[in-house]
Amino acid sequence: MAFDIDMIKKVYATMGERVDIARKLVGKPLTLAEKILYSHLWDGNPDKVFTRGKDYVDFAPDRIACQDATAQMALLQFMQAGKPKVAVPTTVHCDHLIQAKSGAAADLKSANSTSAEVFDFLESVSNKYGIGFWKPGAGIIHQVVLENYAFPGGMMIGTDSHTVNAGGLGMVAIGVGGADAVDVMAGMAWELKFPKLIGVKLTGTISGWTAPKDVILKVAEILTVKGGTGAIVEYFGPGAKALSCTGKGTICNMGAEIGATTSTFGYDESMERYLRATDRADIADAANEVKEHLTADDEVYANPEQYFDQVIEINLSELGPLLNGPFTPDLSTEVGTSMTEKATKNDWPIQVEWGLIGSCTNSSYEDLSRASSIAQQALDKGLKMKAELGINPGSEQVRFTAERDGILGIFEKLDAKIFTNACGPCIGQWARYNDPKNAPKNSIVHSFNRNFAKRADGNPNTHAFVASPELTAAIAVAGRLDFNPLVDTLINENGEEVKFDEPTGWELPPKGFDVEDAGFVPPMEDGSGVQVVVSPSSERLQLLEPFTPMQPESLQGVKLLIKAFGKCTTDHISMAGPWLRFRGHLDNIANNTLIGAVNAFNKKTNFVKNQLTGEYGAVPDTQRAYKAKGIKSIVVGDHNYGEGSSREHAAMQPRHLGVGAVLVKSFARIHETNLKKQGMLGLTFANENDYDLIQEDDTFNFIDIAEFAPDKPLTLEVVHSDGSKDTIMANHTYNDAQINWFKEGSALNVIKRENAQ
Ligand code: MIC
Ligand code: SF4
Repeated sequence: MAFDIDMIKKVYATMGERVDIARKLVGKPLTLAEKILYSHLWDGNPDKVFTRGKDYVDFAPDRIACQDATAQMALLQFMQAGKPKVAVPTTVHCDHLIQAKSGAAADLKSANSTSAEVFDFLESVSNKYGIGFWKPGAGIIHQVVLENYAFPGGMMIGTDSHTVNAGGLGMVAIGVGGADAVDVMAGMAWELKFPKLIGVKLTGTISGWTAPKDVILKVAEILTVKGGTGAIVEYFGPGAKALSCTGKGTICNMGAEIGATTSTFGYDESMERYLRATDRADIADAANEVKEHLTADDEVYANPEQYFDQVIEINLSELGPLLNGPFTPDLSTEVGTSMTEKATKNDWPIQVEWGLIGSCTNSSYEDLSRASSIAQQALDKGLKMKAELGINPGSEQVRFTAERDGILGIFEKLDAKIFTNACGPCIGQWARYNDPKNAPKNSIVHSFNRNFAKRADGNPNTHAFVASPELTAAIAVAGRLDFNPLVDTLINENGEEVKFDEPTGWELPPKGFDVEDAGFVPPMEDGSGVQVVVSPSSERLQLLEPFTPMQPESLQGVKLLIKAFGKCTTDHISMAGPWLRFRGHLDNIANNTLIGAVNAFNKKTNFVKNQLTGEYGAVPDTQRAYKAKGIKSIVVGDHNYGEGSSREHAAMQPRHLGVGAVLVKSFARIHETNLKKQGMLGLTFANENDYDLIQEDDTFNFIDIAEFAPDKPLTLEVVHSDGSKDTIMANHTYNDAQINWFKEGSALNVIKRENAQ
């Protein structure tokens, strides 16, 4: 149905030759990441060596996947490109716009009615342009991709940062903004800076309460949220081989949380088993024939220090279950007494109110089956749930099979809520409170990947901790954050002391996967007659107007809009949750621009000074006031600005509202590219301490913007309110083509012009 074996065979047919050429050029054995990158060059066979972390390279990805919240903007842009069909196999997945409230059946029905306009738009655009469409309820994009489209040695891009999940099946799969996807859909090359390479050697074996999730929670602790920036993480070693394919997916998935470009594992038997179980024996057979190219050369894993830019070793036999959080995914704590100490010291609520199992990170059959083994023990041992439990299966195939095998029934006996096969609480689509802003302080534990403030339920006082599904289940039963299932006992309903046995589960369903309606709608053979209608009065969809280029004159007298203090993720720049409904309407969603960012001068959110009136107000209102006067503005930020999601709204909204530049200490990769694509200036302080020079009333002059050129820092004159001036240097990473996007207003303007010629 879904995958294209001929396309995959074509990739494999040229892979050997390309890998051989690359190995000769590089002059040493190759990592898996290099093999995949060098065999997916836009120009075909490799003819030069690329410098990691420096050279921009044109690639030819095999596939594209988009989810409903980002696909709207991606497809609105693609519609402008003037192409009759997508040039590369593409799918759209409806998973973000479904709120978790009462349970799957009712919630899905309600989403289908509230978001009918958006789903219909996505389905008709898919039909018109030859895109495969996965209906609401079919599952979460990355689980559906792993089950249907991912293949060892392939390269894909997706308009979602967790596209990297497909590394679990040996791909180089990378999250991008919609404008990047539009390039590839339009038949053009996809550009990426050749990544650096981090090797993670896994020794020992995973057992007992330790899960694949703990591997990535540990890696996040070691590398922090920005440690993987610009790098591909390649996992290897005996411990890696012993992990299931979906477990590898979990590890790659959360590579997004360390900023990594992507993560991957070499092809092995776990992947072969998964391919066969998901009805793709022909891919497994084809992969077996080119096996040696689907993993690194032996010498690389024998002496990794010589081939990777950084090597980390983790002994899985010594790794115990971890809880990461709250508010950031890299803050690790071991279960038990360390948590008691930390929680007491930091005043984190010990009592846990919810355990949530699901999200693209941990919603496989294996995840549900291991968590259900804990739920079954709770029933057998007479334990009563102390917290509520919610489950979002990853796909309809997983849900159907788990229901057939009695897994969901076990959770239901504990009164767990089975939500739709969708993102749900992971992206704030959770009707937990009527008034989240004034909701009480509390702790929750989930098996998701992100735990930024307000992310799950909109409540700034919710302390969310990330854990494996089995630990999440155990903590939900115990109702305590510091519960250590390895040693702690619980008192059951008969007053007896009982203890959990280790979790058990099935890597793959013993009776095979099954599904009645997976939720896939193939595109029409010829969609040219399909009319895509966007009502001009719609509040959810709006056709795009091209951005006009910024003239050098407009970049003089630029006002400071906000100097953001501390963490400024894409959730701070363009909040999700209730705002997801406006993802297809640029002007409406622009009303959330930077409302979560903390103003460095008063430490408040959404409260900045309007330099024209001296009054304080909301960021979007202040910015609209500058726009009305034709004044450009600048956003200043700290490190890893734009961390998190791939949503290009975080770049398009400021652009739409008239922000000209973003000047920060450092950027997250996808966000930096998104700014460039939309014709904005994304700059970094040459001297980080200059961040401290920026005052609330500052005006900026981009003195040498007319000479904007690669590798040449820009000079900014900063005029303070007392008339004094500082001159600061701003670095950038624009190459010639990217400078052209800036000059023409956006990358899309360039595509349009080229197409019209
Ligand atoms: C997320 O996990 O933050 C999202 C929602 O999936 C985003 C995409 C989006 O903002 O729509 C992502 O990770 O890219
Ligand atoms: Fe959906 Fe959450 Fe995965 Fe993003 S991280 S794709 S919101 S499940």
